[in-house]
Amino acid sequence: MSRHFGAFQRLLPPSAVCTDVGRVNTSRVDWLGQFSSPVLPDSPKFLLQPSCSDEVATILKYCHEQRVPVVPQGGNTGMVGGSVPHRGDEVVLSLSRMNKIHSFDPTNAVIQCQSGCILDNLNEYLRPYGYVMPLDLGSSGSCQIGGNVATNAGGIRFLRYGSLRSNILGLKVVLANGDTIDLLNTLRKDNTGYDLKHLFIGSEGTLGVITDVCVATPMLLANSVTALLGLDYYEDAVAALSAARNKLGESIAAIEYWDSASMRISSTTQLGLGDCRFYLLVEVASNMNLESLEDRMMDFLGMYSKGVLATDEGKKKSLWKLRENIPLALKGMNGHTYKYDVSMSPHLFNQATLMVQHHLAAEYPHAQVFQYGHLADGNLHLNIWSPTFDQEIKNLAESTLYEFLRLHRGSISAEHGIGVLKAKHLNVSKSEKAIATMRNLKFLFDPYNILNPNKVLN
Ligand code: FAD
Ligand code: 2HG
Ligand code: ZN
Repeated sequence: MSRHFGAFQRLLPPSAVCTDVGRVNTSRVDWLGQFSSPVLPDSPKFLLQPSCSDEVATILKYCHEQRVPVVPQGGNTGMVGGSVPHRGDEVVLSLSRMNKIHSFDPTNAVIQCQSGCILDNLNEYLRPYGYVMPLDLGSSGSCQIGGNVATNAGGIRFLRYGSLRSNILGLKVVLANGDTIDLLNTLRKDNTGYDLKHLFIGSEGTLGVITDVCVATPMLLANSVTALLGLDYYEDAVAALSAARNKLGESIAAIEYWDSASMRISSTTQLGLGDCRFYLLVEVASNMNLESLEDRMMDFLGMYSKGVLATDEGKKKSLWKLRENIPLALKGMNGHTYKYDVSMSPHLFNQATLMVQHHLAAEYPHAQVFQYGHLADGNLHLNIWSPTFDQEIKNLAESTLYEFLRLHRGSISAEHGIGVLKAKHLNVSKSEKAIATMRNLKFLFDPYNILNPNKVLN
């Protein structure tokens, strides 16, 4: 046991200190299995699992005084290695027991809960009231709202409801020194000086531990229709974005895309679309009657020669599965996946992908490139797979893609965050002065660098 174990046992109720070997070990490896904690003589053989913000405050006060590094962990579904120890000596602070839903106010449509609530559970709770969470991700069965806020997660509802940031009304946060800032606000409008909550949204556990949240929730819509288009040219997918806006207007709920390589690993079912180079999934949702919504979608689909329409739940789900299965299928392939989550004009996705593919092809013929993502949000998920990890592939892919982003003023992280994976590349998307300001803020909030060290800023 590390030398701090006894102190945590003294300071916290027994249920807040977990020594279960299985849980401790899994808490120190990420979902992708690409980031894990080195095992050092003083690596903690326990994890902390407080049940309320007061216990989080007790933990951080002690850690601040004793300079104990801490990794806040939600559902551990993050894609950039931010949720697990990097150095080996960090204590994992799991929020998983902080899963109480405090209230839902239907007048204001605001849910208030602890940060460890799982996203799917919040949706289930809201359904009888006729509301939903403003975000949805493939990891919704495990990710927590606190982790979502800490990463400012995107996902498939971004197009309809905007960023999570724009839907967060209030937070409660424990700072590195154990002080609690209560910013739990359910007001829709509040212009009282600096809006501090925004500093913690997207801060990936480096500025404070989020313990409670207030989220504005949109209404659950009565009807939805999903369509899948098969396209032969990338340009057709981009052109379909404005066509969809013209034909489908405010009823658009999601627009996702993927290429034939992604389709091959994701699906074994025959869709009757034949072989296509690109696929576009379009969903509309509204309270208008189903027939009118279907007519609207048919009008849009009529512009294309290859398309399928789904109105019943089973078929809609099976179309969505084709998209949501891609990261899982990549994880299931024996080998290594290099993940890039970038932001740029949708016009450029294919050009960027072809460029990376071209650079890799000559020297690394076994490397496979996949493109998919949230097309209408300008968010490309470019994934490369190779039979084993190869640092040279990573270097070549990064230099090619990040130079392209620098040239086009794109972002190296559209929605997954920086974590450890991208910390050294932050300067591709942020100026020196911006990074220096971020460092100053980090020092102000966490002078001893105990909160998620080596993440975001290295
Ligand atoms: P974790 O992975 O546990 O942590 C993520 C980061 O937040 C870490 O830096 C951690 O230290 C910090 N953190 C966690 N909780 C707190 C807290 N309470 N206070 C302070 N810091 C905290 N992401 C998207 O944006 N869009 C997608 O469409 C998407 N799809 C995914 C699909 C799959 C199959 C998977 C596995 C992941 C996907 N993700 C996606 C990535 C991931 O699910 C999100 O980043 C999610 O928001 C992470 O939540 P989590 O609770 O798992 O956080
Ligand atoms: C998605 O949109 C997730 O499916 C995961 O953000 C992206 O696998 C990825 O790279
Ligand atoms: Zn995504």
